[in-house]
Amino acid sequence: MKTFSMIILSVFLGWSGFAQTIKKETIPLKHGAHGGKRTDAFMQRWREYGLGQFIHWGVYAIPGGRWDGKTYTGAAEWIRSWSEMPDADYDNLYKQFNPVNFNAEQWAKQAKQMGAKYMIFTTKHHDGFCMWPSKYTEYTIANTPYGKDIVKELVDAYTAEGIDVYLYFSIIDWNHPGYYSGGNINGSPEIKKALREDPVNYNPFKTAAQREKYETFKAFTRNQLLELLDNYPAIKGLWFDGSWDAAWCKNAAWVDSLGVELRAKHEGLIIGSRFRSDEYGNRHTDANGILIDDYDQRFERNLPADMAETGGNDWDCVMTIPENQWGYHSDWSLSYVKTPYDLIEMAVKANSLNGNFVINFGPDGKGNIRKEETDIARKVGEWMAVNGAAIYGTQHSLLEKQDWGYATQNGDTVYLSVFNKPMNNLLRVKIPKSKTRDMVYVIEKAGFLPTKEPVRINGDGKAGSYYRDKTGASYYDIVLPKSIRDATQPFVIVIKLKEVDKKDRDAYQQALT
Ligand code: H79
Repeated sequence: MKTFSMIILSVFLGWSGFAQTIKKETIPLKHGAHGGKRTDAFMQRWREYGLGQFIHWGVYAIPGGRWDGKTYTGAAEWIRSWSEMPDADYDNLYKQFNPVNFNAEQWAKQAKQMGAKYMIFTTKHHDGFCMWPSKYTEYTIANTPYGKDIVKELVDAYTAEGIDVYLYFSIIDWNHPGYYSGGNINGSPEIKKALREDPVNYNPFKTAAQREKYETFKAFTRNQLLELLDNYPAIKGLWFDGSWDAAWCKNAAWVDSLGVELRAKHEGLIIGSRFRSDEYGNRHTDANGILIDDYDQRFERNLPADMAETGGNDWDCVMTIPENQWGYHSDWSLSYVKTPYDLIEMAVKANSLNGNFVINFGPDGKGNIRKEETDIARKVGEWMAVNGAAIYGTQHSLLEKQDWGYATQNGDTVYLSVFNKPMNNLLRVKIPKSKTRDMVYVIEKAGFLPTKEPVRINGDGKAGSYYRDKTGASYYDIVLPKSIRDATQPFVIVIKLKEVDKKDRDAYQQALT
């Protein structure tokens, strides 16, 4: 008979403070989440990054989404899976991989100028090609005309610029003879159900030989991960991908023990929720709804709408510049290409919801970062150089999302990042009621971030500029400074909040106006 322990969840409904108690069963798990939110300095540093860079680079950069005169409209790094491209052609591309223009220091400098605090690099994508000279396969950079260790060059160059490095590693490996796909657990309700109902007897393999060979793949994967940690001790974490396969999820116990081994080997190692599932095949969050590993990796090309959707967890969002191209694609006219301000808005939104935002780059087969990406990086960097305080080290603000943009917060300083400038140049800011009785928040100082020039708050100076609604929230109209009335790019107003006794509020407002 199954025994269930009970946990009590309190759900607060709305502003009234009315609490309802729900009883929820806790499912006993051996390989679910272990421990709560990390509080160590490594993870704290991760939380403060705000902005990162992803780089997808591998032999898929050579065809660049085109083969035999035809254009592949899917993601360029998936071209091997396209029926128009024979596997044998793809699997020989590495013999021509010679990125003579590759310059790791230049890439790192560009990332630094963009304002990236961390970088994620594809050591091995689904094709199985290794950008480092792995001793466990011949299919590596060592056997290309280029020959040098690209992972080492990048780890060294980025680390020298003060940018933390994370290694992307695909569990899917189309090159290893022991790799087996039991089907995508996300795309198949039948697999999900089978694994959930009988995880012990569920068998994703069709033959005993496949099952045996998968053991060689597991050993290979473990060896490669230990090798990466040995070779590149400066890295801060691993970014896994392609772990949605039934065969991998069926091995949840083994994957869990591998994670423990990796963490024991590398102090502070950060691993997201795409490494392993629980023993019932639940991914990202376990059967009890608790985040697996250090941060939620489910937000790919997609941002959570609000704090509720984040579940209060740490998370990152990795984003392509065109619609869905990670590796180099020679034709960017196939889809909408995001502007620097699209990306900046996403970055601010991500940070306002306690996430990190990561912009992807796909260098070409010669090692060039395309002009469009270089231009975008420069513009994002120019904005970050002036307004970065709204992103780095900030958190979800006590000010809710408002029509003009997003609020982020660092202590009592709130950054109002304005993406929709009001036509009347009055920025109406809603400040919630204090949770402490008889206390209210007032704006102690307000300024325009780039120049630090103070900005005025509209009002009659007597009652202050504020008015209150029935929730007790106050509204202030900030007069936008003349210098930004014609702004053609997003800007940041910074305010300092102070919690004061209700009866002192008018005095504060008078002092301000
Ligand atoms: O590395 C990037 C992608 O290649 C990888 N994750 C990011 C970080 C990724 N792998 N799979 N997916 C994303 C989702 C699967 C999409 C697919 Fe398709 C739909 C695979 C085949 C059909 C998109 C469209 C990719 C190829 C065609």
